[in-house]
This record gives sequence, structure tokens and C-alpha cells, in this order.
Amino acid sequence: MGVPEQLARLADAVERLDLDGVRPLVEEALAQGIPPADVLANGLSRGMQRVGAQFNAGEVFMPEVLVASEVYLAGLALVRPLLATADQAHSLGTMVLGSIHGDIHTVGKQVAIPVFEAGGLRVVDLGEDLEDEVFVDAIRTHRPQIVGLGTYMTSTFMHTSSTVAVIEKAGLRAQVKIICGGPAVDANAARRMGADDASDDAWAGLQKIKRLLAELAGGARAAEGIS
Ligand code: B12
Repeated sequence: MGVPEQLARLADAVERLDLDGVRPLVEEALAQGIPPADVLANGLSRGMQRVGAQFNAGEVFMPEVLVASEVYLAGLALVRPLLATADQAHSLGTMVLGSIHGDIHTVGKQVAIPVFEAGGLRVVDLGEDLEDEVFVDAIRTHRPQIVGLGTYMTSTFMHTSSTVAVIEKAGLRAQVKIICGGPAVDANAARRMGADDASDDAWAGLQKIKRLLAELAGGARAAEGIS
């Protein structure tokens, strides 16, 4: 079985909600020498992306999304320990990420975190339904460059603004870039709430995070008077 076929089988397993089939397929892929980051980004994650798109098109419903994420997570459990030891791991910087106060959605975050990790970030998952101040404590403890806010519902958006406000009040705003994630938020809404950007797609989000990191590094150099 060629690499593209094996990756396609992995994506299909997630899409077909094949909880029993996914583990042997991941093991086969790894035994075949497919890099763990590829197994994730071009196999399991593609399947999850497709299920997300089908959900948005009304072709599948919430129970399918939840089972798909279980299948995805079962496969991820085998890949994750290998990603942590990959050479390029964690070279980009640190991100703290959690769902804002009032928001208990976890699946998007669970899908996004391994994508960010595979992209080279160290990610600290702070959890869900977090008081605004938790993000301030996390910045002091983990010294991240990126703060990720899981903002999955418009009804709790006020906690995006208030979280940014407490970060600002603590004097920490200039040292981080803040990116929101979830289906209900876009970059304009995020900026109106004081954040820097937003993404409803982990892969596009990773590219945005890279741009934000470059901006942050540029700002720091300018502050030090280095061109
Ligand atoms: C599953 C689900 C639930 C589950 C959550 C289970 C769990 N453990 O997560 C349950 C049933 C608990 C639930 C509850 C509710 N939900 Co709900 N839920 C969903 C649903 C169907 C799917 C979410 C999901 O998992 N998607 C799959 C993941 C992979 O996609 P994703 O979240 O978008 O994540 C991707 C990206 O956004 C990105 N990403 C994710 N996180 C981050 C973070 C950062 C920093 C970045 C950069 C990127 C990023 O990466 C992921 C991969 O690309 C969505 C509908 C939808 N279209 O998304 C509604 C949805 C989010 N829920 C909604 C609502 C309203 C609710 C409830 C209020 C429903 C109710 N009336 O009871 C409650 C509120 C609970 C609460 N207090 O938080 C609304 C929000 C509407 C809005 N615009 O505000 C949605 C959009 C449904 C709808 N169309 O009405 N929900």
C-alpha cells in the first residue's frame, strides 16, 4: 500500500466513524515509515476536516461529529507521543489555549491542538469554561507568545473582550498575540473584541499564528531599536 493510499484510508476511517479500524491503520502507517506529523495532518485530520464540512453542509449531525472526534482522538493517542519527540517539535514558540468563560466546547480545541503541535508549537491546554483571570495566570506561568481563545458561541463573546481586558490590565498585552478560534468568530469580530486574529480552521489558523509570531518578533526588535 502506497503512502497516499494509506493516508486516504486513515481519513476514511475517521469519516466512516470506524473506531475499531483506526488504531490498526495508524499502526500500519507508522510501521510503513510514514512520519507521525503526516499521519496526523494528511490522514486523521483530513477525515475530521471532511466531517466538519459535512456537518456545516447539513449532511451529518452532532452525534456523528462527536463519534468522529472519538475516532480521531483514538488515532491521535498513538501519534501524539511520537510528535513530542520529533525534531522540529516546539521550535516555534509556546501557546496557551482554552475555551472562554461560559463555553464548554472541547472538540474543536482537541482537534486544533495537535495540528498546532505538529506545526512546531508547544501548546498548554488550559481547559474549558475558564474565568478570564486564568489566562493572566497562564501567561505569567508559561510565558507564551500566543494566547488561543476557544470562542465557539456568540452568546459568550463578552468574555473574549473581558479576557483581553484583564490581560491588558495586568500589563501583559504587548508580550502576546491573541487568536480566537471556532465557527462563530471571524478576524473582524475578534479584532473588535481586542484580539489579533481568528480562524475557524486549525490549518489556516496555524498559518495565521506563524504570521502573528513574526509580527511579535518584529515588534520586539523595533522596541529594542534593532532594524
Ligand atoms: C459538538 C457541539 C456541541 C457539544 C460540545 C461537545 C464538546 N465536548 O465539545 C455540546 C452538545 C455539549 C454543545 C453544547 C452547546 N452548543 Co454546541 N455545537 C457543537 C457543534 C455541533 C460542533 C462543534 C464541533 O465540535 N465541531 C467540530 C470541530 C472540529 O470544529 P470547530 O469547533 O470549528 O474547530 C475547528 C476550528 O474552529 C479550529 N479551532 C478550534 N479551536 C480553536 C482555537 C484556536 C485558538 C484556533 C486558532 C482555532 C481553533 O480547529 C478546529 C479544526 O479545524 C457546533 C456546530 C458547528 N458548526 O461547529 C455547535 C455550536 C458551536 N454550539 C452552539 C450552541 C448554541 C450550543 C449550546 C448553547 C446549545 C444549547 N442550546 O444547549 C450549548 C452550550 C454549551 C456551552 N455552555 O458551551 C452553536 C453556537 C452558535 C453561535 N454562533 O453562537 C453552534 C455553532 C451550533 C449552532 N449552529 O447553533 N455543542
